[in-house]
Amino acid sequence: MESDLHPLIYPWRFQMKIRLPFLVSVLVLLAVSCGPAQSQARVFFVEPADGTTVQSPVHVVMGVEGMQVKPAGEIVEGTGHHHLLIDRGGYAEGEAIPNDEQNRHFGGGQTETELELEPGQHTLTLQFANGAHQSYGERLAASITITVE
Ligand SMILES: [Cu+2]
Repeated sequence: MESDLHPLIYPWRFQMKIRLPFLVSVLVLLAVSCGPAQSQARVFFVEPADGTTVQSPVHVVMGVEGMQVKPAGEIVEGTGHHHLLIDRGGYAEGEAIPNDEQNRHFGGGQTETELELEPGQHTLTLQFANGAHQSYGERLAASITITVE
């Protein structure tokens, strides 16, 4: 009797042997891609809120997730510092951010500042960059528009 059943059971077992490692690798890939990978890191304005009307000096709070804030100096993967760009967009990945009135560096690792702005509408862009002030590009940039009274 046993030998009669065997051909029926065998194909099923054989399939499971192939499928199991495949399923395991799919699950491992899913777990890795859902982890706190750098590709999911982001920057954002905690304050002020997009579209709001504020008074100068503007209290700005800079947020980042999935990356660590570290003072400028050496380039360390997964770390960097904030830059506040006034009335201009972000920098392409790898581009060095100039240091002037329009491009403020927070190389000390600061996450807050008081910003003097002329009355009117302004675009503020938060740009994260590495220890050598080289931009992390669009994936680590965020812009808001505010009106200063
Ligand atoms: Cu910088």
